[in-house]
Amino acid sequence: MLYDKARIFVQGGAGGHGAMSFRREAHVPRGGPDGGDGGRGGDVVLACDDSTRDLQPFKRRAHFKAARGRHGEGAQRHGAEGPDLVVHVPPGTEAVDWRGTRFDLVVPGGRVVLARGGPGGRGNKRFATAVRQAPRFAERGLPGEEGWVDLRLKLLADVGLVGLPNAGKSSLLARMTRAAPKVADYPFTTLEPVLGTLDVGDRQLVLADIPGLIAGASEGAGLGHDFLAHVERTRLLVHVLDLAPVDGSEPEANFAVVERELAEHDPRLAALPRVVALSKADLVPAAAAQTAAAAWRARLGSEVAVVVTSSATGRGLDELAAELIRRVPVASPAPTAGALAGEEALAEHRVFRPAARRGWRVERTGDGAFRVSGEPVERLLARHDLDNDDALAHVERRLHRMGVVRALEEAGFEPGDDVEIGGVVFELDPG
Ligand SMILES: Nc1nc2c(ncn2[C@@H]2O[C@H](COP(=O)(O)OP(=O)(O)OP(=O)(O)O)[C@@H](O)[C@H]2O)c(=O)[nH]1
Ligand SMILES: [Mg+2]
Repeated sequence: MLYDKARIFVQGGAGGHGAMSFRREAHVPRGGPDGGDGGRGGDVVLACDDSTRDLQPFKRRAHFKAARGRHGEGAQRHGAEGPDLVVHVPPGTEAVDWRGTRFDLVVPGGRVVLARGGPGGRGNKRFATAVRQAPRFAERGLPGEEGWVDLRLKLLADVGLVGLPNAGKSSLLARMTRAAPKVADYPFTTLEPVLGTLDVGDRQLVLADIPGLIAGASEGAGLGHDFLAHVERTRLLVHVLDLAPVDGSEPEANFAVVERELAEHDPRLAALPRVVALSKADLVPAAAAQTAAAAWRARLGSEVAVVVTSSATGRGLDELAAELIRRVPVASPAPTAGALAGEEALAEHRVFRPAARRGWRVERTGDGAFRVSGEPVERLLARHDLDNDDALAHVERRLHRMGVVRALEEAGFEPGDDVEIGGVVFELDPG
């Protein structure tokens, strides 16, 4: 069973709190503030790792929380940062986070930060000024980012085998590689993609056999839809076409059905180079196979190689292998995605940083009641314990400096009115 989808919850570690502390020494009667800062919380990082095969591990574990930062301590000791939590995913994994940002992890070693840890709070030493030499408060650390992330594995193969059910795709894979896919004389034998490696001389190609496609596959009919994603990253498609369909259908019509589904799924699939394998040649007279091949070559033009194959006798398999080697450009296996995904392949270098959102707004919520919303003010409140008079005074000073108090007054605020910020209601004394 190939696990190609998973949903995980990630949470960056919370920042450690800043310390409130004063120097104490026998010969110094009144020491100054010496509370250290809290450490940053750890990030949750997604890492592209060659040694993982699919997304199965996430069936058992779906929650990933990075460690929090340590709290600051007295004597100016800063808390340690929380270590990052690294989540390993196989090459070919696509991640879409709760903000809709998409990351493509293709190259082993690539990393993206999914959830950043929260910043640590500053210790009271940082709040000492000439006029306030003994601040009796420190900042709290903030929580890390968190949310759900959808993971989707799109296999990294050089060549995709596509065709109607029963066309002989798995038989080809079994003959050409060491893979042992199930082969049987009924449609939809293959229920999930199977990879095999083709060795020719010193070159290797990874072939992906995907379940048969039928009309409507791109819309969800049959099994093909789910698995079409797995050929998105290939660089060449082998269209396996049965020369002698047992159901009496016409190869021309069958060919058109599969090509249409590929194009409907993604126009980029239609644009991939093709090799046509006219399969099961042993079931038709030799002359008929030659005639059919000539007709297909005339129809498809010189761009498309047409090879007559038989997995029963081995006919044409060397020729097919040679065509694949010839048509798939030599490159390290990883950049396969680049060919199709283009700029998306770069996405894994992108680290999402929420834009420093400025701005807040003031609204009147009732008689003598106001609400201030917006990231900077909410963060300010989250950082402080308003039961601490010094901290409250500090918050009020900051609100003054940010212009929030003036905006409140313009909205009709009077001393003693209630102000709600980030779910906390307090009596603001703008004094
Ligand atoms: N005589 C003959 N039979 C073949 C050949 N290739 C495949 N078959 C038979 O055709 C049937 C279907 O083959 P598969 O390889 O399972 O076909 P598939 O395209 O993988 O089918 P799905 O997985 O259902 O999409 C099986 O009974 C095979 O034994 C061939 O070259 N010659
Ligand atoms: Mg099959």
